[in-house]
Amino acid sequence: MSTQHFGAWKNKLRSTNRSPWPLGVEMIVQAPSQKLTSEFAAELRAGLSKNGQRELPSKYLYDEVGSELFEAICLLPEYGLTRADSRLLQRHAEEMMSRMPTPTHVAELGSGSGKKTRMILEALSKRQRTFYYPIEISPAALAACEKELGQLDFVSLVGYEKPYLEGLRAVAARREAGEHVCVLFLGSTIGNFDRPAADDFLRQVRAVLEPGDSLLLGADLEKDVSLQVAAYDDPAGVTAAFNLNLLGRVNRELGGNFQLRDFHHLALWNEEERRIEMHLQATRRQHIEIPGASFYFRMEEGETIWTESSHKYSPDEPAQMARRAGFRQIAQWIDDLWPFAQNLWIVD
Ligand code: AVI
Repeated sequence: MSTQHFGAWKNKLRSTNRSPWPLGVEMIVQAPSQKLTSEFAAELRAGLSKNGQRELPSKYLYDEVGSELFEAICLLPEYGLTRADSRLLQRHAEEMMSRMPTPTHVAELGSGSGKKTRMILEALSKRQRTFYYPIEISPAALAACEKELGQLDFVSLVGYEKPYLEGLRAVAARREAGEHVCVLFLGSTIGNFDRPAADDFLRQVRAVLEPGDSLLLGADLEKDVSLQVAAYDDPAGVTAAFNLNLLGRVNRELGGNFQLRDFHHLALWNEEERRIEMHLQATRRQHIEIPGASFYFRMEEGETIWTESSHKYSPDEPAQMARRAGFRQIAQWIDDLWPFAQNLWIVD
């Protein structure tokens, strides 16, 4: 896959640099490619033609519109998760980073806008020059992150517009002897993986790391079911818009004819799997045509497309996940207002 380096941005920022260190902002981005569209088409065909429950992969929720809607979700009173995540970082970033060897650089999986990461980078950069590598498939989110964090003193930002593991391998490949990496996986994005897939993913992250490296994992904890459902079905309809935008994206990028008004957002608690599931439910029988994916099908009234799962954890689950993936959990912080845990894992 081709990449482009934006040296011009770097030079522009250098000329306004106020720190004694050479400041750098560098973005390694995917050239817009036919390949991404055909991957979307192939995954859409596979998911929508499944027998039984139709599905669309949740990663496609985050186009430019979806990323903005997600930022709005994070501000909703019903969605306490992001505020809990931030509160814990605000209170404990210094302590978390004091446990890292020097020098430690930071790679973040799914940086989003980068707001929460500021606290980690400020704590680390008090004692060392820090490289920060946000890894994101959404170019819009990566640009927002660069805007938020690209000018921090003592921090050089190198963004990777790549899938998580691909980006992390690229970061590992540029490390020098004696340098350590702290991987941030915040916001309970791990919850968007099924439990076996989460274990598998964390093992793959571990495989890229070396002794002395670490992983800070945010995990949303189980709480009262009504609170959990309200967090994914807010009365202002922002989460509904986020979910429906996925069909809008299919229309925009693959020429689909989904009528968004004929779908209804659902957020359901699955007790057995301990997860919230988001679905889009057809409110009438309809014929769907998606020429860009060469895919045509009929949906019955009441039928749903499953678009996302958000798994919730018991407080002692993260330590068990750490062991299964080849890490050791050395600390956990739980928010006192919204049950959510930051879990610090190291590689021995
Ligand atoms: C990104 N992820 C952790 C969010 C979550 O809570 O599962 C995505 C989200 N979906 C609906 N609301 C928020």
